Amino acid sequence: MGHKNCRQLRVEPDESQLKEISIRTGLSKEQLFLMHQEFVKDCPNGRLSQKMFTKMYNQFYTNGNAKKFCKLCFMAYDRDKNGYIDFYEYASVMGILLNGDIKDKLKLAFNIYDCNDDGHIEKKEAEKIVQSIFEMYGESLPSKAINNEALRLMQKFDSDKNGLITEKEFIEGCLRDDDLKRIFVPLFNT
Ligand SMILES: [Ca+2]
Ligand SMILES: [Ca+2]
Ligand SMILES: [Ca+2]
Repeated sequence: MGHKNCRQLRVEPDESQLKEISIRTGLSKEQLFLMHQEFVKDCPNGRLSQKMFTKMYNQFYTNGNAKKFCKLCFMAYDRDKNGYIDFYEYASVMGILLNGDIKDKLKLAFNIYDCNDDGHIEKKEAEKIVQSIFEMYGESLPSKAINNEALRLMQKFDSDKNGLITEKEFIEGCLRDDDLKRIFVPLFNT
């Protein structure tokens, strides 16, 4: 793998930064310290690239291909859109996965699926989601089936029938339908 910018530089967490991250994520400083050690083991320069992220994630989905799904996650986790996940961005996600309630997790899922960050999921995004999730589980669907599945999901979530799923509709849809929750929250099998 070409670690272009990977200098062997151990970025130690700054004490005040740790404190701030701890407050924002609900993770203890001890947890964060250990997490940071793991993080710099994989990313000595403190930056997690999309390639590395995909590699780490793919190992859980040996029967499928999580590449597309990882791309969606990566885009959402890289909050400042600089092309890397830094430790702060990483810890923010881990805080939600470890300490967040179901609504926090669904909000995170919504952020992942709202690819263009405009506050709603439209049909095209629903198709992307369906395709990436099926691929992750090792099934490839013909585009017509993807289309139908996306349409079905849109109908299930879109309470006011305006063709767009808002965060509120997404969360309410997942909470009232266990099947949806299972499909849409493959990240958080808790
Ligand atoms: Ca970033
Ligand atoms: Ca959108
Ligand atoms: Ca709607």
